[in-house]
Amino acid sequence: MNVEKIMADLEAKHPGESEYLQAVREVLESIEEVYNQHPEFEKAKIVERMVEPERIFTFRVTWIDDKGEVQTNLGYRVQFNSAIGPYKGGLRFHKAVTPSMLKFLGFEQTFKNALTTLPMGGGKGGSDFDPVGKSDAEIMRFCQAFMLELRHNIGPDQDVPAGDVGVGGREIGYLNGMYQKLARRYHTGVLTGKGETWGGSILRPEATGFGALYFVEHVLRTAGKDIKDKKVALSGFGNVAWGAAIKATELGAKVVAISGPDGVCEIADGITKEMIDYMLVMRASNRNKVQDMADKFPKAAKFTAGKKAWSIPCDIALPCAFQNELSEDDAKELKANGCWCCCEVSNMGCQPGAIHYFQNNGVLFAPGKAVNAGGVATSGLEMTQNAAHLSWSAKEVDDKLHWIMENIHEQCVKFGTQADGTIDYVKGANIAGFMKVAQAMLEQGVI
Ligand code: 2IT
Repeated sequence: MNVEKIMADLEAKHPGESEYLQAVREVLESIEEVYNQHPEFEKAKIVERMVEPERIFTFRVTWIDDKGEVQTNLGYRVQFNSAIGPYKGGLRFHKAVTPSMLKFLGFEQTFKNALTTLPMGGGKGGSDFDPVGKSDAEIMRFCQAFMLELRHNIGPDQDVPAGDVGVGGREIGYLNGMYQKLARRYHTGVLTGKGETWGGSILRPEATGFGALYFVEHVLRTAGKDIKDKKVALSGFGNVAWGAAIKATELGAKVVAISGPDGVCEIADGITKEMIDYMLVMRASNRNKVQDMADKFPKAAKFTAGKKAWSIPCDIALPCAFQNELSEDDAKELKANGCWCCCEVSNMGCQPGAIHYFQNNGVLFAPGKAVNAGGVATSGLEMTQNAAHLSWSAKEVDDKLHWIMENIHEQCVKFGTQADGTIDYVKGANIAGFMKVAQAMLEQGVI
């Protein structure tokens, strides 16, 4: 494999799609050495096929806002790779959504899903619809209009969407309601992240954050460290940051920062249960302002406008918001302030320069596709429960999530252990995910 040649060809076909090209380059650079030991992959042109989505749908979504004005957005579903199972992955509603963003997310999802040990292919979708400032009724009308189109291309054995940035339990509810009304028969497993009374799995809302902290525990344990009493800085205050804040606190760490597009809240004594509960209120308000936390808890939280979570001294940094949210300069600031571990909980949360800086300066680093895989893994467990028409207890789901995160960590150790005994989690996760998908593609012929 010639990485530069593949990248040049891909760029010619997808000019300017920076996030997509960034995600592909990271994987190709990690797998190059292993790939070249497998002439059968080269012969079947596995990489050339794997970097292209199998299919992309683009559709118009027209809806009426509260003023009675007609609004038009773009909707997408990228069905990236189905070698190991039906397409599976979230929907992102955010004003910056583009085909490039969804292709990067679908590509990452393919490897992440392979790591979970469950039979799920990779997909991603969403819209440039901006939920900020929208009323509940507007969110509902948009979700219904979105599903009017999307329903043609999804199904329990075909493609199973879930939430992502801007899509949580409320949106999945409206999407599922419309789907079932149109289908005229109940397909329980067509979306995941459902409510507990209509087919949702217990712990799915918490699973991304919980799984991430289970993974962090393994990373620390392997390095001879412990999470107790450590200071954790989180970015964002959405679903992922919420689950991470609960579990980090439960494990004895102190969450000293959360952030938003408007700035950062420093919480010197550590986040409390009341504050964690208030994160849900902030998310539901669609205001997208972390300052609301400091307004509500002025003694405990100090808001600084325009600053990121990475400006707050911490031991462990957990990006939980958006791709490329942590730059090389942020990485340097974190390290200078004493940070010694960064695990991505958002997808591709760190810029390449930040990852290289961490890796070259003794900061433990693990990538999103391993760290945050507990979310989609629990979606897979929800699909299993739906297919079997039953629901498991919180303990059953949590035990399985623990096992899955441990297994992902073991795969990273197996494929990422370096000559000096340290673990390159980026390499480990990419090679482990790639080998599984590549093998599945090889065995199923040229299609
Ligand atoms: O990035 C992700 O893994 C998700 N947004 C969750 C996808 C899912 O299908 O649960």
